[in-house]
Amino acid sequence: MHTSVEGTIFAAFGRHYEIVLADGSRLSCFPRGKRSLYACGDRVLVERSGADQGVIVRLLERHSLLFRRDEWREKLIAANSTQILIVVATEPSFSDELISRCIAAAESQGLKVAIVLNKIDIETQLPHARQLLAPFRRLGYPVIELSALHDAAALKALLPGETSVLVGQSGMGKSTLVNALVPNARATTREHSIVLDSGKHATTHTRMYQVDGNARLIDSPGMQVFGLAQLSLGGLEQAFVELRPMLGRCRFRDCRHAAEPGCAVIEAAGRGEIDRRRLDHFRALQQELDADSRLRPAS
Ligand SMILES: Nc1nc2c(ncn2[C@@H]2O[C@H](COP(=O)(O)OP(=O)(O)OP(=O)(O)O)[C@@H](O)[C@H]2O)c(=O)[nH]1
Ligand SMILES: [Mg+2]
Ligand SMILES: [Zn+2]
Repeated sequence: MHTSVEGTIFAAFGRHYEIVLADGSRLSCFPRGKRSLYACGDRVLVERSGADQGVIVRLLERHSLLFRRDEWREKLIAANSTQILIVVATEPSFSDELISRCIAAAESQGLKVAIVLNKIDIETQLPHARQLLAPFRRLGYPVIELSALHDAAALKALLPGETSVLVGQSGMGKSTLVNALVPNARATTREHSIVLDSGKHATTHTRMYQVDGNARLIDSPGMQVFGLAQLSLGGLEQAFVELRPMLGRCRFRDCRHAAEPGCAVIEAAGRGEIDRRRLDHFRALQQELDADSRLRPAS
């Protein structure tokens, strides 16, 4: 009879995981069984199968799970994180809709949200980036401006006591931020020609770093898409914080806030209380969920 010990997943490579035990030892582990259901940050029970190898036998309690899902597949990003740090940059250009999607995923899991605007040393693009971020700032999401290559200190105040997961498009500087905040992290960054590397992600797997005694930072591979097929339509409404006060106030109980008379959301948008782009993001997601539910067999 093998004895199992508790461990934490510090890196996830598809079906292979790096796990740190309470005594600090690192094990290379595979899950028992075929499906790999684990994410970086998960706490698991492990059976040692060699000096530095083990088998994951069971998942322990999971407090949050950040993941994306579309009609074909699901991608786990991080488990047990408490905060999402959405990293964008002055250059290359970023999608504000992707930010709304990351926020919706985070809100649905009860995570804190902050946006990091990186590369403020590239000043020509700064006004445009700030303009795209203004609606999020108005909603109360903190926007931290910095240059990871020069000074990342502005982010330090947000880290203590949190397990923060860095997400965003490729090339925004997530791994550069990790290297600035974690001594000896040596995370791979894209330092070479953008032409040579176009389409490639510098980071290929998710990894967690211990920052100080009570802060952890998770670096994840860049993403272009963020499906939220896991949300119900009601869950989606809740994930857009500015819609919450209006919910239940529309004339029709099943109002979709599209063109219905007496819609509290449309009226608020008309008064300028809801940002147009955020409403566009909401509607794009709503249509995606509609399409998904038509594809899924009725349950
Ligand atoms: N000018 C400038 N360049 C930066 C800054 N931070 C990062 N970069 C550069 O941006 C490029 C991409 O940085 P990465 O840290 O690899 O980006 P990433 O978000 O981790 O990318 P993926 O791993 O592909 O998702 C690198 O060439 C960095 O040197 C900054 O503050 N200013
Ligand atoms: Mg990276
Ligand atoms: Zn409505």
